[in-house]
Amino acid sequence: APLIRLADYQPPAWSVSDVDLEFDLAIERSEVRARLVLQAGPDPQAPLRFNGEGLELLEILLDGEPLPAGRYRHEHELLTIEGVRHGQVLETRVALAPAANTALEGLYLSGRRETGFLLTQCEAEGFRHITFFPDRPDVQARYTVTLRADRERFPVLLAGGNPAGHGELENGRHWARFVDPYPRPSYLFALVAGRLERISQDYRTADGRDVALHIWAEADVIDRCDYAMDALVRSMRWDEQVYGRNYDLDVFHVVATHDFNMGAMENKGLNIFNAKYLLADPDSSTDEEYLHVEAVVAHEYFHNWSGNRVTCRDWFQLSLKEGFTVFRDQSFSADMNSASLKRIQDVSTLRRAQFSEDAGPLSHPVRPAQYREINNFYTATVYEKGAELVRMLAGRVGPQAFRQGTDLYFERNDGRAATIEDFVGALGEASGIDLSPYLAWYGQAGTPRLQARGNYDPANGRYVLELAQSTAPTPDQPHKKALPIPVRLSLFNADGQAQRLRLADSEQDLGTETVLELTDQRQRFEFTGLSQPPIPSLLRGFSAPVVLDADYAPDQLAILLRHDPDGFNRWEAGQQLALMAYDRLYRGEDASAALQAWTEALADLFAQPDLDPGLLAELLSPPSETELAERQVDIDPEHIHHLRHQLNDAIAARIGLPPLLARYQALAAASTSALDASSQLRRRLKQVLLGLLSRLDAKVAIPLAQAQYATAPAMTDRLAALTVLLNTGAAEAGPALADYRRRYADNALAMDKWFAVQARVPGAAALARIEALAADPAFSLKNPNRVMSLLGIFARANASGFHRADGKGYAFVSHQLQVLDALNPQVAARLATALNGWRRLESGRREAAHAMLRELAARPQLSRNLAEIVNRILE
Ligand code: BAL
Ligand code: ZN
Repeated sequence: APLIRLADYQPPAWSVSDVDLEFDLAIERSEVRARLVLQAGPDPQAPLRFNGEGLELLEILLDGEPLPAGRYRHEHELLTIEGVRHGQVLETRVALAPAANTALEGLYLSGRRETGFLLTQCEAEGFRHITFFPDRPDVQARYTVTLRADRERFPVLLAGGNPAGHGELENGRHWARFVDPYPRPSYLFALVAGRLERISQDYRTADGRDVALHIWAEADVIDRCDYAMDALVRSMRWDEQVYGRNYDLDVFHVVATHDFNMGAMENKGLNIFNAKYLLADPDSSTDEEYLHVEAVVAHEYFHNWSGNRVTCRDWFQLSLKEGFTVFRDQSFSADMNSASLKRIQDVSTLRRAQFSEDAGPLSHPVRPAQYREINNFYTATVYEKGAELVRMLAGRVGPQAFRQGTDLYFERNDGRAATIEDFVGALGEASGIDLSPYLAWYGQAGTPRLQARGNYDPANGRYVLELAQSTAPTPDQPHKKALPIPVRLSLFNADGQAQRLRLADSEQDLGTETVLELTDQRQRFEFTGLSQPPIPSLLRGFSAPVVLDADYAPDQLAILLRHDPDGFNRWEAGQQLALMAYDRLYRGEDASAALQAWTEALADLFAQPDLDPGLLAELLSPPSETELAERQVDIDPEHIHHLRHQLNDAIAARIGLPPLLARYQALAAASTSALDASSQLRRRLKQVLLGLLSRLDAKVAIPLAQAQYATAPAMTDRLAALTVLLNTGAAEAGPALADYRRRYADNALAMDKWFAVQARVPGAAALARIEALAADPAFSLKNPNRVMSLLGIFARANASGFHRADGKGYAFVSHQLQVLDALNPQVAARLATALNGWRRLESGRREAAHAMLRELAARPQLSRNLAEIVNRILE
């Protein structure tokens, strides 16, 4: 596949102003008639070249006249016509085979032939699988869509836009029409047709529009959509209040499907969701899943402005809509729940998914410079790091100017396909601050390291903080520039009190917190008027997506862990202590100073009855294995797994069995299925305590877990208990798994968790279990959720199981990848990213992984998606 470069961007040679689509829908074979009003680009002599993949061309006409065979070419996934003129109407009729479409891109079938429904997925380049079109986001057109189908088989017909009529046809067929008044790119096209139920709610926007909200799902799950509706209404209100954005059509449809490559899709007026992020009920969903539903419903809704009304000029700008929209959904969730817990969770995700992505051969900038397959760039870097960049910009200009800036951005770019420069420029203009140095963050891959060294002079009460930055080379970028890094900080004294800040060259009292901006490779900042040596609390709230290297002593971090009022930095101090201990353990050195400072502080915090249970649960959780694995090269994942256990063991031992047990029992006695925030946080703490108890004394923990499984009022408790039974190797795990399976056999999302909880069980014995599960009749490579629950969890979240010393984990996944790739290239490519870190493995595993990758790369039939990932990983 050719390399597509940002530097080669050209506006479209031929574009389309109006699209009229007619669908005759059926499961096996559907037909699509498209009438496109052509618009000339800069050169009206240029040939027209429209995309089209897997289309059976039945008819082609220009201005109503059939085109003779010599006037057009249909080859290499392109339709080429010479000599067309501005304003002419190109008409094509094509046939599609939805039931045979296992790639889940374009028009496809969800569920079984007899009972399932038809739907589409077009982002990024699915529309070319539906009709011939200039399938790129800078072609924005007005859509009229007519659907026709058998009424009995397809009682519900939906497309994006406002309804514009419906009626009966002969032979039991019916039709429905939709018109979207807003010009939009092809990737936002969607239709849904089949047997679906709905829940509905009326909504009036702040600017007075009455909107009918409908959530659609198959009959067996429609009673699990209420929480999504609640989240939708809250999202709509929030976007009105916080960003001044109102919804702009008369109807808003949301549809759930079990067969979906992504999390969800923001199609204009017709969002389509992976059921995993839409359905929720206490019996089968965990608290975490409720939070995901809330966040993803908000995310897709927010796209209506950040993505749909203002879209991207090209796919290199993907983070323009995704980074900004993730930032928006993170802010929404922070407002709905605990802001500091949300920040802790988002930074954990960033470190686990994005820092690790950036540390391997798949590293790429938030705005990539090149790609072969755009579907491979829906990454943690574009999404999560992209959100961090928006957060830095928002912090730099302050809340008022940020709102003025986003207003300006939306107003100026409404109906346009914009670039990252348009976004940063609008914020800069509104704030009067030159933000152009921040553009370098979008083009430079890799995670900067921020080094901080402090020096206190008691003679004059001065404290000099030296900050320096460096970024290691990444593929295609051997030399890195200095980036602007905002460092939010406070200085504490030994009693844990924040000191008033004054910089040496200024008279200004900065209060107890300020932001330093590191713009050069190295800078020094001098604070005056400090009567004691300060302990710096750096990067508060995680003010920049960097790795901090500060020369703390363990007891300094312990003071921050005990006292920092910034919940995020308090947690961060604990994580830094854990990492300090881990590094020493890894090297076989004495780790007792760090372990003691850390666990003593945790034990004291544990004893504080008024500490937020959610924060306590996070404080008691050491960094993930993925984070730990990033700190060394030549790693043995099994060893890292054991070292992380040692960290947990140290916490458990220091707090001690009686207090852990007492706290657990108090929480267990008060268990309910209530969904309010405080009940959720207490459940989370209970789960962490059960885990610690299981490390301390399995004989005590197993009966507790068994009882918790048996009496669980909600899924969170049930799954946590099952996890402990499985991870302790308890004999009781088998009956519990069988019970769970009986109970949830008909609930696909609950069964996904049944696979996932087993796929997560660590150690060399994992592979045999995974192989047996892959042969289970309930497993299917055709369902992305099932694939990710079993193979995705195994390869991406069970390092000690997957990276077996004998390489058999790789051989197994390689085989699955090949079968999967023939069915669904997008999902295969995503699974293959699990090997991004292969070069950091110790030599035996590294060679086994290398051999597997080379063998895979040599396969002749690899999809463009999988080939790109494998080749980049090998580079
Ligand atoms: N646009 C693809 C799915 C999402 O990020 O909302
Ligand atoms: Zn998105």
